[in-house]
Amino acid sequence: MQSSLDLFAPPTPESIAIAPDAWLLKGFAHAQADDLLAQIGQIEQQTAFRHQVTPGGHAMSSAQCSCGTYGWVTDKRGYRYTTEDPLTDKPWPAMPASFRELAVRAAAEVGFEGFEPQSCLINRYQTGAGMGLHQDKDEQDLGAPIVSVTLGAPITFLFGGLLRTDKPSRWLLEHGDVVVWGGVSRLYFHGVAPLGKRASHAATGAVRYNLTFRRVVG
Ligand code: MD3
Ligand code: FE
Repeated sequence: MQSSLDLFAPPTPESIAIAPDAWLLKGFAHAQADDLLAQIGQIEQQTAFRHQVTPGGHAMSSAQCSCGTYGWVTDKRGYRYTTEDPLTDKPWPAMPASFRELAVRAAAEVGFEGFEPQSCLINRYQTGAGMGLHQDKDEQDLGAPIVSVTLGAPITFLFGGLLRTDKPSRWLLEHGDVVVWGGVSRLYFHGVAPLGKRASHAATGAVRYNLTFRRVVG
């Protein structure tokens, strides 16, 4: 029997609409967070976090690596997806089943049944690292949603609109939070404010990881 007095009932995930076709699933990955962090540790042994350089010649402040069939790469030649890690010249580490299953479940929770991620970009933010407003449009399949998972220290996510000049709304993303973007908001400008000096979490210290699951080709 389910009632508000059932102390053993799992918490109902709260789904907050943050824009057209964009949902914040508060704490959706909380129960799996330790497993996800352990998997990041395994992935790190097969590749390395690196500060990639934009075509404009600036090193990104977040450190990145990928797992899955495709990984996101930037260098002086531009932004693109590759099947090999340019640091190792080997395929990117496989996407752990627990990563894929979480992304599939989160997408289905808000109506994107059958989402099959091909890439997981892992961003690691340390104190002061952020990401300026940008659009994600290096994927061929813009019909598929993007699923993002926050682990560790909290950060302020900035969510604008279709124009760079649209004033962004601000959302606090905390350990275990999942966001799904599809449809209209898939091409919205977005970014994250620099990780605050006091931002930390027991599981990671002053570090925030973000997993971004994407479908790259149709
Ligand atoms: C909203 N990462 O890797 S969450 C990125 O927190 C990126 O690491 C941020 O923006 C982070 O490109 C933001 C993920 C996210 C990814 C794609 C989106 C949010 C999005 C595409 C459209 C709208
Ligand atoms: Fe992005």
